[in-house]
Amino acid sequence: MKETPQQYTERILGYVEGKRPLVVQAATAKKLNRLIKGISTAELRRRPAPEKWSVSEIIAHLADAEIVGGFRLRFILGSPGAPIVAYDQDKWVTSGHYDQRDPRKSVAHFCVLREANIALLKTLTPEQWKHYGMHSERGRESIEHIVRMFAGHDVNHLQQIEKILAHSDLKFGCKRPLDQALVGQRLVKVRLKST
Ligand code: NI
Repeated sequence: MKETPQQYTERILGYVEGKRPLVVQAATAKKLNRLIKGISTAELRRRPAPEKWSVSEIIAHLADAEIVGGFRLRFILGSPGAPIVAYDQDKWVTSGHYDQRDPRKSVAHFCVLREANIALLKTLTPEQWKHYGMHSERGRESIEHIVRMFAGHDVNHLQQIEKILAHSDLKFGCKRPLDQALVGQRLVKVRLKST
């Protein structure tokens, strides 16, 4: 069952509870680069299931989401209280030809966009952090809230990428039995060492 916008917000915020969102955000590009290091573009473009995004598509989504987020921040700052329009992220995958994106270039694009957005955020006054827009599905969202949501969104997709890579490793049987007991980050590390 698909989660409601409220359930989604709760889950995403849960990933960054007690964390500083800008610190989380600043570390993401490096983590992406580390996760995909040594893995071929063809493998990164392989979908884990016909209806699931590939690692490359997830990274393209992160890069495009950073454009959306960057625009929203600027729009709210320029016109506090303005409407925030939702977009259909699945349609963007096909309309934006994510299957043809180069995953390493997508990380580079994400990195530059993220750097520009963080540089902007660092200049905001305390009052500007409280400015908000009206999201068409989720209602009132302040800059503070949006920045926290983006940090949680990063963690969500990093975990998704880790799972895909760990799973594809087991599926292709390239590992020694002992390694198969490992999960998550450690599994990915073992895998990277062996490639
Ligand atoms: Ni997403």
